[in-house]
Amino acid sequence: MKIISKLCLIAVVAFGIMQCQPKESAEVQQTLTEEEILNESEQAFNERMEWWREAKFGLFIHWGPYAVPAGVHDGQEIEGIGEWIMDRAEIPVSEYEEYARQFNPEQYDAEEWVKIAKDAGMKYIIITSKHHDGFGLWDSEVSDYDAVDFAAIEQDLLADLKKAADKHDIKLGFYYSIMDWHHPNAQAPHYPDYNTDEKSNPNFDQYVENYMKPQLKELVEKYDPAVLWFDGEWIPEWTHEHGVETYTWLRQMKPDLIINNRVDVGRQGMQGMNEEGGEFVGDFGTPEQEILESTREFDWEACMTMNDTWGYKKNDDNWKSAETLIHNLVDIASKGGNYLLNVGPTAEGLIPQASVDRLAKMGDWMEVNSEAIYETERLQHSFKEGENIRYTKQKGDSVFYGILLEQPGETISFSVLRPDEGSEVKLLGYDEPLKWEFGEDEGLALQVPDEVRENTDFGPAWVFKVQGSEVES
Ligand code: FHN
Repeated sequence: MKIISKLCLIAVVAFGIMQCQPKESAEVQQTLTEEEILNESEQAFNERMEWWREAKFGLFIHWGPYAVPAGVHDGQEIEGIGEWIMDRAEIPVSEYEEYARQFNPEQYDAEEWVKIAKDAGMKYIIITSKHHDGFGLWDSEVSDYDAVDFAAIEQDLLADLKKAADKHDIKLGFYYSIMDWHHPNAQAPHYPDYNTDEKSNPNFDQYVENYMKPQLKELVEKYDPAVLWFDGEWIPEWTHEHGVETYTWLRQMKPDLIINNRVDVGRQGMQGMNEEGGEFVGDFGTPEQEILESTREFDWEACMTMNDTWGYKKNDDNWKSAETLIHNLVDIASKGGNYLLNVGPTAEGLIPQASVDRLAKMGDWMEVNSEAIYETERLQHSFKEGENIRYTKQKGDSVFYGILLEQPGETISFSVLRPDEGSEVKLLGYDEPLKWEFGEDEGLALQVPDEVRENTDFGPAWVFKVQGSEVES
C-alpha cells in the first residue's frame, strides 16, 4: 500500500493539468520522475494493479536447458528442483552449455500453451525469460547465450508466446533472475573452469549496467510485458539501492509495468512478504510453495508447483490432485491473493500430460464457479469458517460466496452471511434455489437437496451465492 505524501498531491494535480495538454506534450511528460514513482498515489497504484488483482489466477512456466537433463546428470538422479541441476551437480559452465546447445523444443506450440492456460481459467502467464543458468529464451542483442544464437532450436521462443498471448487476450510477464551462473561478472563463479582474468575478478556492477539492464530494456521494448517477476535477489552483491534504481528505471520506461517484491531485498524468505515497516520497492509479495495463513494489506501472489519441481524432472511424479489445486485457488482468493501455478515443460516443448490433465479439471470447475474467484475481494471480517469453508465477495457489499471444501451434508451453516429478506440462495451450477433460514445467532442455515449431496460433479468446492450482507462475527 503506497503512502500518500504531500509530494504526490502535487504530482496528482500536475498529472491533472497534463491531461489538458496537447497529446504530444502529455506523452513527453508521461515519463514519471523517480519521486513520482516512489510516491505513487494510492489511486494510481490501485489503477495500475486493477487487472492483476481481478485476474487472481496465472500460469508460471519454468523452461530452459535444464529440461534437457531433466533431473539426471551423468546417469545420476540429481536431488532438488530441476532448474538447479547446474548448481546441485556442480556442472562447469562449458559442460552445461552442451545442454543449452541440445535444447531443441521442436514440439513447442506457443498457442497450445496459451490455450491450456486460458481453458484452465488463467488470466496471465509468467515465463522464465532467463533463469539462474543465464540462458535467454529470446533473441537477445546483448548476449549470444540464447535460444536463437546458441541452442539448436534457433527460434525466439518468447516472441511466439507473446504473439499467442496477445491473440487470446492473456497478459504475458517475464521472470528474470538477477543471479546468473553463466555471466562471468555476475558473481564469484562457482565453477573450476572460470579461468580468465575477467572471470576471476567479477565486477557485479558491470554485469548490472552492461548486461542485466540492457537485457531488461530489450525485453520491455520488444515484448511489452505486463509484469516483471524478479528472482535471485538474495545474492550478496544485490542491494536495496540496486532494487530501487532498477524499479524506478523500469517504471520510467513502462509506467504501467507491475514488478514483484524480489526486485528489492525486503523479502522474508519463502514466506515471500517484505519485512514489516521496511521501505522496499515492489508491487506484490511472493510467498513460495506456501499460502499465507491470513489476509494482508499488501498485495501478494502465492507461486506453487504441481509436483515438487519448477523445471522439468522426468522422474518427479509427485503430483498434487486437481482437488488440492482447486482448494488452493479458493483459499488464496478468500485471503485476497493471486495463485501463480507452475508447469515445467519438457525439452521437446511439451507441458507434461499430468499438468495438462489437472489444468483441464481446474478449467471445468472454473467454467461453473469462476464468478466466485475473478474480480472478487476478501470479506471485511472473515475469510474462513472452520477448516472447510472459505468466503469471497463481489466488489461492493451485496453479493457473497460461501465455498464449501468438502461434500455437503443435509444442512450447511454460513454463520457470517445474512441473506436479504426474500432473496434466493443458489448453488452455482444448480438451477433450483435452496431452502434457507437465518437466525442472528446461528447465521444462515441451508437445506441441501439429495441430488446435490449425491453428485460430486459440483465439487471439489461447492459455491453458494448469497445476495445480502456480512454478519460481523
Ligand atoms: O531459485 C528459484 C527457483 O529455481 C524457482 O525459480 C523459484 C520460483 O519462484 N524461485 C527461486 C527459489 O526461491
